[in-house]
Amino acid sequence: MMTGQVQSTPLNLEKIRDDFPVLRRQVRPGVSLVYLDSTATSQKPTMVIEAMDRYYRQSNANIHRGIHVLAEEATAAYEEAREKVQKFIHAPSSRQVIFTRNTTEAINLVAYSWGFSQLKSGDLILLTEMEHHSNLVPWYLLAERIGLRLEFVSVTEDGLLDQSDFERKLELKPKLFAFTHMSNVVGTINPAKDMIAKAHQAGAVALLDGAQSVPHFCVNVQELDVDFLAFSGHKMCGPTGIGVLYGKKELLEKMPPFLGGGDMIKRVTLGSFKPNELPYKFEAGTPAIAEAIGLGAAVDYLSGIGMDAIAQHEHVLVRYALERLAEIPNLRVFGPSADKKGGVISFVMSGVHAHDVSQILDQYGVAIRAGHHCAMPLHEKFQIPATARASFYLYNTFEEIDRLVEAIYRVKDIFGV
Ligand code: C6P
Repeated sequence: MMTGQVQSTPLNLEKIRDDFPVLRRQVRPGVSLVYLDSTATSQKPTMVIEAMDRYYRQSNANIHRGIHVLAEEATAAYEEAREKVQKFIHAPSSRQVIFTRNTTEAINLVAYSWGFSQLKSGDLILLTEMEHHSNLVPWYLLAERIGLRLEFVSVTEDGLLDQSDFERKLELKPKLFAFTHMSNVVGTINPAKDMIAKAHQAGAVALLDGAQSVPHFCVNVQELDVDFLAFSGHKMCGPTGIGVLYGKKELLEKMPPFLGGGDMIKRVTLGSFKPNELPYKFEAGTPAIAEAIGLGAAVDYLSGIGMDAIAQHEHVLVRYALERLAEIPNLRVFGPSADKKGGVISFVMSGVHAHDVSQILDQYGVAIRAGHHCAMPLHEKFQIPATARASFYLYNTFEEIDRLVEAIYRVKDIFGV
């Protein structure tokens, strides 16, 4: 097996790594950090940190309210961030880009607003066995309240959505099909365009959980013809506390507000109110202004590097990692082959709990996640309580994968497996 040094990537990794201050740190004396947990949250480049710092130092003010220089600068920067996101996902208008706290809140917004207003008792929602809890629980809550039926597209042994099961379940005429673009456990990239087209033919509205896709490859909402897309800033080099809901205009316009107060009103009288226009109708109260600006800077950063180059880099990394992990005896990797997945690898080592794997890897500076990764039904499907998960982003190197593999061998030595 070749080692990391001779692999090729379209990215200038030295330069990129220099942009992320945290990657220079040692986690304990003499042990440098190998950050393989970007699926949980990504690291932040200087450009993002500085954009937020600049805002607080120079322009901090509330938006859409004051008529003074700072308020105007803050409003302009916040709205500019919205336009950057619009271009990034190829949305027809920035009015269709709603800032939320994260993916979870964006999905809840659709469940409460669209779900409550458009669905009725007995209606069917189609989900999949691969979903993160954030794309399950909002629908369970809604189902309990208004008496909906739920069905789940099954996952095959190699971690793909079973397409014939999907087609069978579409015959049941669901009103909504909500599914993940890329699994946060097995890394599977689902054929979203084709599945959305089929959902539409069956009469369903399609919601895509883009928490793991938007940060890693180009997502074009018009090409996908998706009705709703949800994603988080913190997984795409941006800060925590800011996420996005994109929606088709005709759907968003029909939806009632989700939360009340602040920016979401046009006029209030004693006893009644008139909601604001899109996108403000869904942005109640003072929003996460610095965080939106940080997200705008993250979009600039990722666009400057190029989403296709990032995707290609992650693809070669994951292929290399899968080859290297396959060398290790008694290690089971979940999910499909490299050509069908993004940079996420979950595995179990026989005789060693995933938490022990993670704890020992941490001794060698290798940060991974262990557990059910907020996808308990998928772990139940695979009949395992927990997996160890290594995930990659634009700043990871082949040498770091070698460090992961070496550290896994140390785990084997310690446990004698
Ligand atoms: N997954 C992980 O370690 P929030 O927390 O709202 O930013 O994102 C929720 C979410 C929704 N969908 C998918 C596919 C996700 O991966 C996540 C977040 C992290 O896997 C944290 S649990």
